[in-house]
Amino acid sequence: MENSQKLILESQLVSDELKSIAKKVFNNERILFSDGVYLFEHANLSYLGTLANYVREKKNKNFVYFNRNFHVEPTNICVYTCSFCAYSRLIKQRAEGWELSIEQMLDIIKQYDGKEVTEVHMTGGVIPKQDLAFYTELFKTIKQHRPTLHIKALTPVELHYIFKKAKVSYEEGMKLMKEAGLDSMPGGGAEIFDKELRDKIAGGKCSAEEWLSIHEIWHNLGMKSNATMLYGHIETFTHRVDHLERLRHLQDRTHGFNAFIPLKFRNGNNDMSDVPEVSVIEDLRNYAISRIYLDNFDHIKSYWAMIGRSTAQLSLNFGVDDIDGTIDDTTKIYSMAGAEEQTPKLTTQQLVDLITQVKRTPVERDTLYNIVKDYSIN
Ligand code: V47
Ligand code: SF4
Repeated sequence: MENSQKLILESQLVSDELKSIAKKVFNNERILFSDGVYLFEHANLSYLGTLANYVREKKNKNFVYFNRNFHVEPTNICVYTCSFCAYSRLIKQRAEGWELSIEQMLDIIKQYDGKEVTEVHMTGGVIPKQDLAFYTELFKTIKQHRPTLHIKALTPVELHYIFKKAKVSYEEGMKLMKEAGLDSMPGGGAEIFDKELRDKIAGGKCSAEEWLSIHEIWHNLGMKSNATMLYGHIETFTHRVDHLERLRHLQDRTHGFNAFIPLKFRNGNNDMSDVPEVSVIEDLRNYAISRIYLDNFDHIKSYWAMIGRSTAQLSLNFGVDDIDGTIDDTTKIYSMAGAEEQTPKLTTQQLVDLITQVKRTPVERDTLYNIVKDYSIN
């Protein structure tokens, strides 16, 4: 047994309940729903760091993954009015927003010709005009131009709306997206699964069951996706564990999720600006408990553009093994909600430096976690 494990299991300052949860984790056993709530309510940061680090190093050794990516946000006009969203504009306010055509998006993609990016991340608002025909045409156009660029695009929020409007089933719709060139799905739109809370902060958009069902169908087509959780607003710890539990349950069935990405609620310029943001300590506790609870997820990602590079560095000792990518200042979702990173853009060298500063080993990956470059090998 490692010294850090002994310190927990033999300490007089650690309660029997926490010792019993720690034993499960060190014995590679799954923790229960009630254990998850207990950890949120009672565990301190150093205890959580030890457990989360144990799981993280067992799964990912000392590696920290990143990729070379950029975003394309097709529109910020949206039929929905999520109260945490600082980014969207209603159709009647379309003059304040943007709405890109296929040609305009191809022009953005062409700006990366000859550059070593591996992924385009595409997601945004929901509008009737950007429908099934629009997206299948868009994906085909991108693939014709650059077949090897991985398209990670559209969340169940957009897909549910698109398929309903086109009167196709989720199965038919997802097959059409796959045929058109969609490679994987990002984790957005999950927000918080509890119905009452979801109705309150993200009313009208796809339900938790619909979100999970679209991912399940996608996984059953042999495809991968990510999952997120919006935390640190009006939810309780039980709501967080409920969210994690539903993801863990689906992952048991499909093993289709690559990474889980906790998204900290930022309160700038939205209808929830009166809700205070949680502390960095709470961010780290949340990463750690996510790592411990989601024993069937390979990767936990902290999204540096949203929490800032210093917290992203800290998170690497609390269960996180991935910090997303170069981004190249191509997303506005977080800067508009008041995140520290107002022009999110890092070179691969800067990402490598952030990781080596905290004595971890940088690994450039592609979207599916194939290794592009392992920086421990010169
Ligand atoms: O679903 C919107 C969130 C998400 C706010 O899969 C906010 O690799 C906090 O899902 N405060 C979209 N969060 C972004 C997303 C994502 C990001 C990075 C990587 C991946 C991936 C996925 O952004 C939305 C919503 O939950 N969001 N507004 C806000 N004020
Ligand atoms: Fe629209 Fe997404 Fe913003 Fe909700 S979070 S208002 S669905 S863009």
